[in-house]
Amino acid sequence: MTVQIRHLATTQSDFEATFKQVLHWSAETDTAIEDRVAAILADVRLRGDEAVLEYTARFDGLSVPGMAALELGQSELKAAFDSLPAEQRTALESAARRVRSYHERQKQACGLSWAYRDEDGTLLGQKVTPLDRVGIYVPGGKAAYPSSVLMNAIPAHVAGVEEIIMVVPTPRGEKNPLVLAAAYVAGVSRAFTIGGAQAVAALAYGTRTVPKVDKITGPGNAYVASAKRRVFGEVGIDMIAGPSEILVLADGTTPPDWVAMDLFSQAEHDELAQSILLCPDAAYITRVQEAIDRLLPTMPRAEIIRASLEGRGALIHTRSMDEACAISNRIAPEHLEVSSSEPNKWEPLLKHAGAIFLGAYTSESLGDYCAGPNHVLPTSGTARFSSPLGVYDFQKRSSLIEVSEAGAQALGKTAAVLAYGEGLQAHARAAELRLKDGGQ
Ligand code: HSO
Ligand code: ZN
Repeated sequence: MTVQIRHLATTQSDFEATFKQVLHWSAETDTAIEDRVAAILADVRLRGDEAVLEYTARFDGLSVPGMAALELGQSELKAAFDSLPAEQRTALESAARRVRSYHERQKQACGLSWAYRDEDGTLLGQKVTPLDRVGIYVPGGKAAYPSSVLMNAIPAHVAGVEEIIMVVPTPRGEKNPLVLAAAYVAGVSRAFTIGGAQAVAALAYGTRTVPKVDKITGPGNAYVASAKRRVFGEVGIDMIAGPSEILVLADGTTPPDWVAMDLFSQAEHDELAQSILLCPDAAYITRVQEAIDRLLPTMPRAEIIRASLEGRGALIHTRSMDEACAISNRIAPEHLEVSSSEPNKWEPLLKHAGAIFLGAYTSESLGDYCAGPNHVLPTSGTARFSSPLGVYDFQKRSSLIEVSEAGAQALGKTAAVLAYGEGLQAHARAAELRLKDGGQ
């Protein structure tokens, strides 16, 4: 059975309208979910551990006498790692090593990053410090990804964050050994088997057992996304991630099976994931469609892939590679593969994408696991204005000002004039008291 993926051509008269429909994505908020999440947050804020225990029993079918039973000790994390087949241990460690070495290059040294003195000897500068404590949300069940543990915890660790608290729901107490092992490899400080809005609340407000964090990162379902949105301000958050996306820009030189499988790789995440091909070669598009039809029945997650491709996928015939690049910039995809024999010719034209994968050998899936860059990326067109999760998300800056006596004279007069203009007497007087003549 052929896969009914949408075919479009930029030359067709209704291209713009159809293209808009393909891209349309709204993270509509469900008011029933919103209300439930608001109630859970308020309850955890008020009753702390008690409330977390009750929700964990109710939603995860996991009843325990006290919070201590929901904490995973370091020895348990290590035991999970030790219990893995050697092949998985090596793979986790080698992925972690590469992710760490990539992120180390993003790190700004802590302390004074730069400073200069003006003509009066006043010192102006900027210093960098890590966040003290962060929380990492790791989804359980369907989307329990050990790779995401590495991608969230390693940049925090590299940034110099002292305490990394992981939460992961474990429905009926069934733990995922790979997730626990990844937490061990990534250097997570403490881990709790809690999830949902109640876990986000525990991290944001703190309970007797769960320490309050400064920022919460990591993906989650609609409840987790809503909870993160609501606690934002009280704590920092990374982003609210939408379904995965891949855009392949192909010049027709890559084996069609490779491209078909790359389109599948994001489609298999979720029925709502989006896979798009842009290509100026119509005959090649037909070969990719044939590859899709032939390969899909061999995939264990064929039904999810089919729903994703038929619901939100598209194979788009463009007039040229230049036009394909321009369309790609309008889409601003999470993942952008330049599947071309001359990727470096096109790369300078590409402005908006979470991550850019150059050349036929650079399968997006390598980036998901072990190439080195982060796999937490801006989705739904937000790559127009945001960046991959990185060390910079776990570091912050403070400005430094040290005004000299001479500097206080010039600055004092300017500040006082502006302060009087704003009607703020105390501001003006504070500046004037430091003038040689006291502002007289
Ligand atoms: N592609 C996902 C990350 C992931 N893939 C985890 C496999 N495991 C983020 O867009
Ligand atoms: Zn993926």
